[in-house]
Amino acid sequence: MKKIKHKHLKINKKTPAEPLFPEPWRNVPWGKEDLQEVKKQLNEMKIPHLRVLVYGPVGSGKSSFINSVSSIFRNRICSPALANANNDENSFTKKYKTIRIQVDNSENSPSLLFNDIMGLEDGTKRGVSVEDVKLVLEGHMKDDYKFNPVSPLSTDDPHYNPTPSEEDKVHVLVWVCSANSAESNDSVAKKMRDIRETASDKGIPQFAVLTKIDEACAETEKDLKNVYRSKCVKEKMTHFSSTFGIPLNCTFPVKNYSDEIELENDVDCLILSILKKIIHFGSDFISDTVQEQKTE
Ligand SMILES: Nc1nc2c(ncn2[C@@H]2O[C@H](COP(=O)(O)OP(=O)(O)OP(=O)(O)O)[C@@H](O)[C@H]2O)c(=O)[nH]1
Ligand SMILES: [Mg+2]
Repeated sequence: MKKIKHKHLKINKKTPAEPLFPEPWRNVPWGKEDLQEVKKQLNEMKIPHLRVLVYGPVGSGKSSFINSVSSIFRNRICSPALANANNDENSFTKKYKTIRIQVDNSENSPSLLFNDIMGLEDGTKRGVSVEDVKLVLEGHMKDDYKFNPVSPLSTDDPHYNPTPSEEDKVHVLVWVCSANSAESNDSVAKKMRDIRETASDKGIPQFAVLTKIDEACAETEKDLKNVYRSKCVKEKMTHFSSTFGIPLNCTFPVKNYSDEIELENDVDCLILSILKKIIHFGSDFISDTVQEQKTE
């Protein structure tokens, strides 16, 4: 009898990998009103202002992050830090600006101050210079200074503050990076590490905010509550954490307000969960600095 040779059919059994973990690996109190808690934290601070500097590559969402926080406090969409509508190669933010977010309308209300700066760019003499970011950290730059990538702020410039107070100095440094961008650029990462080193020497607490998670992950775009179940977002966070050296527990994913015209509870909750950490660490830093000055 003739043997029938069965052709071995190769069946592709590979099913698409499950994009979500069964359970979230970090808890976000969705639906819980955290704004009051954040306001309480700010009211308990030892100085009237907490100054937060956001820095990062061009177009990563720095101005949008500040606008998102501001919108949550004002309970309506607002954009005190102008964000870019296009995907430009060069930084849209050209001037140094402090955005004040007050806890309430009373005269002595404490406030969150966000410093918006030009983006970091690849190569020398492009984008904000490392020297300028260091001057901002130390409180030497005055509002409305127009960044010049070719030469940093000089001591004889009218925008140079020779005697910064404790409130002029930065209390928390936030690295803002897009989850949707191509591989991180070596020259930008080098500049970032240089700035980070100066901040670390001063003991300034540091965070990383990973923006545009809606663009980077379809499951998160569908439902923001999937953010800590998304394998893709976790992979990106782990990658960014190891590339830039900011621990995973100080790395937070966000979706900024970009094309929305109304506030959304999930967007608020995610941003507030980060803000609580920023204020916690910032307040600790301020208390420690006040303590050190007392013992000096
Ligand atoms: N979908 C989405 N878009 C975002 C998000 N964050 C920012 N964007 C958009 O990204 C673009 C750049 O945002 P900006 O806030 O201007 O970025 P930037 O870092 O301040 O940019 P430069 O000032 O040019 O360095 C804008 O069109 C924003 O609407 C986000 O989380 N999701
Ligand atoms: Mg900007």
